[in-house]
Amino acid sequence: MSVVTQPGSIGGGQGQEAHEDNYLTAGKGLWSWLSTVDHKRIGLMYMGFVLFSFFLGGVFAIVVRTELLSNEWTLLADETASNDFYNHSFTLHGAVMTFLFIIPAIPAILGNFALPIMLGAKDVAFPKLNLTSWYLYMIGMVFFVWILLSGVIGTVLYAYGINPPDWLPVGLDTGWTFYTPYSTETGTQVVAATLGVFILGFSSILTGLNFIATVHTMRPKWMTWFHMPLFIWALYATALIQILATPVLAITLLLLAAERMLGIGIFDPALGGDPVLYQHFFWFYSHPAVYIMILPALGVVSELIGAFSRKHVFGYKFIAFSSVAIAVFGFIVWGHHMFTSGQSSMLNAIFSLLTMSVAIPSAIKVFNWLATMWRGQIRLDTPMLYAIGFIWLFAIGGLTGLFLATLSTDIFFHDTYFVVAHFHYVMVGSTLFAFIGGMYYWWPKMFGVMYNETTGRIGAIVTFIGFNATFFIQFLAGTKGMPRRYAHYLDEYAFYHAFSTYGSYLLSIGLFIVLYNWLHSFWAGRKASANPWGANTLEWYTTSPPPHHNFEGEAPIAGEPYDHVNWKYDEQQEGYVLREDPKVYAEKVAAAGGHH
Ligand code: HEM
Ligand SMILES: [Cu+2]
Repeated sequence: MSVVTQPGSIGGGQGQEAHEDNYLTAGKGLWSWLSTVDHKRIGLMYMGFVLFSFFLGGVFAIVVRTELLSNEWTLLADETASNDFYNHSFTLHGAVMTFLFIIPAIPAILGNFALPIMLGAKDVAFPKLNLTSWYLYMIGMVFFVWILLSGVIGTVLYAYGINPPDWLPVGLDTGWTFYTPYSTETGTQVVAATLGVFILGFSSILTGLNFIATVHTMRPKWMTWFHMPLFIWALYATALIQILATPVLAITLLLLAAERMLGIGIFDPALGGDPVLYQHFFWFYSHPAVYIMILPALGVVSELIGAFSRKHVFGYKFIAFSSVAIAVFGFIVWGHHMFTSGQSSMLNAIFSLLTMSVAIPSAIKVFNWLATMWRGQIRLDTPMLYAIGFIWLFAIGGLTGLFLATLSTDIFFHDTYFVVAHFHYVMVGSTLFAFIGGMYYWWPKMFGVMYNETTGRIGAIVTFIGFNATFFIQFLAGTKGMPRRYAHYLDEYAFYHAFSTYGSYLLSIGLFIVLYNWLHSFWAGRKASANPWGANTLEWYTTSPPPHHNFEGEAPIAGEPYDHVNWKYDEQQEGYVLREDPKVYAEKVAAAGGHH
C-alpha cells in the first residue's frame, strides 16, 4: 500500500510546502478581508466579533455575579442606583449572550468555515449574500451594543450624582425577553433595541437560507443525504428554524414598536391589548431559537465523538433524523414558558406532554454517542474532553428541563434560580462546550497550527469545574425559592450566591486559559498536518489551511463520513495519511455498496 503525497491531494508534508498559498494568504490587506466572499474568511471575521461579544457578555456576567457576591450593595453604594445598574447589566448580559454570541457562534463561525468544505464545495451557494449577513451582523451588533452599554454607563454616572449627557442612549432594562406591559411602559430604549435585534435577525435568516441552498445544490454527486456528515444535518435543521422562526420575532418586535410609538393597543392592557399574546409571539420564536442554539452543538459533538472514538457513529440515521425531529418539535412546545401566565389548563396539559416528547430525540442522540464510544479507541484530546463534558452538562440541563415541563413542579420553580441554572446548563454548559470543542477541533484546519494539548486539557478541566461550581448550586438556591432578576436577596441565600460567584471566577480563569492557548498557538504552535485527527470528512482531505477554493481541483471521494479505517498515523507528519489513493479506495467503497 502506498501513501499518497501528491501536492494538494492529501497528507500535507511535501505537498504543503509546494502550496504555500492558502486562503489566509490569498489576498493581502484589510480590504481583501472586508470585501471577501470566501466563506472561510467570513467565518473568521465572525469569529473576531462573536468572541468580542462573548467577552462583553462575560464581563457583565461577572458584574452581575459580583453584585450578588454578598448581601451588601456590592458595586454601588446606594440601593436605587444599584437596582437600576443591575437591571441594565443583566439585560445587557442576557441579550448580548443570546443574540450576539450563542445564536451565531456555531453556525456563523464553524458552520461558515466548515460546511462548504465538508460538502466538497468551493463556497456557499450565495457568497455575496454570505458577506451581506456578516455586514448585517456588524451593523446590528454595533448599534445594539451601543444602546445597551450606554444604558449601563448612564446608571453608573447617576450613582455618582452626574447627569448623563443627552446624547447618551438610556439603554434597556427589560431583560432580553422584552416582556409587556413593562416594555411598553418603561422609559428605556425598547424601540431602538428591538431595531438592533431586527437587523441581527436578518443576518441569521440569510445565513440559514444560504446553508439550505448550499446543502441542496452544492454537494458532489456521490454524496447522498446519508453521506453527509452529521454536523451538516444539524446545520441544515438549524437553518430551517432560522428561516421559519426568526421572521416571527421580527414581526413581534415591530408590533411592540408600533404599540410604543403609535399607541396602538396590541399587548398593553392599558391600551386594550393582551400581554399574554406577546408571550405567545415571543416564545413562538424563542423556543425554536433555543434549538438554534443547541442543534449545531449537537452536530459538533457527533463529529467529535466519531473522530475521537475512531468508530462509525452509531445510529447515524437516528442522529440525523433526530436533528430534524427536534427542529419540528421545537415549534410546538413554546407554551411551556407560559404555564403560569393564565393560559387554559387544557393548553398547559398539551404543552407539558409535547415538551416531554422533545426529550426523546435528545435522548436518542445521547444514547447513540455513548454507543459510539463503547469499545472505541477513545483518545482524550482536548476537543474530546469538551465533547464528554458536553454530554454531562447536556444531560443535567435536559433532565432538569423535565422538572420545568411538569406542571405541578413548574409552578414552584418558575422564575427562580432553578430556571437560571437549567438554561445555563443547556446554553452555556452545552453549547459553549461544544463550541470550544469544535474550535479546538477545526483550529488546525483554520490556521494551520496546532494548539498546546496540555494547556488545552487543563483549560477544559478548569472550565468544567468552574462551570459546575457556578451553576449547580443555583439549582439548590432555586429549589429553596430564590427568585431570578433580583439584585438583593434574603440572608438565607447568601451562601449559595457567594459560592456561585466564586465558581464564576474559576470559570473565567478557565476561559482565559482557552483564549491564551489559542493565541499562543499563533507563535508557538507547530505546523498542523492535513489530518491531525484521522477523521474522514472532506475538510481533512485538503491542506491545513485550505487553499482559496478549498481543494486543488475536484474534491476527492471520501465515502462514508465516519469510515476512519483508510487513515493511518504517520509519525513523521504528526498526522494521519491515507492508506490508499482515494480513487482506489472510492472504487472499493462503491463496490462494497457504500460500506467498507
Ligand atoms: C454562553 C454563555 C451565556 C449565555 C448564553 C447566557 C445567557 C443568559 C440569559 C439569557 C440570561 C437571562 C437574562 C435575563 O433574565 O434577562 C442570563 C442571566 C444570567 N447569567 Fe448568563 N449566560 C451565559 C453565561 C453566563 C456566565 C458565564 C455566567 C456567570 C459567570 C452567567 C451568569 C448569569 C447571571 C448571574 C444571570 C442573572 C440571573 C438573574 O438575575 O436573573 N451567565 N444569562
Ligand atoms: Cu422553551
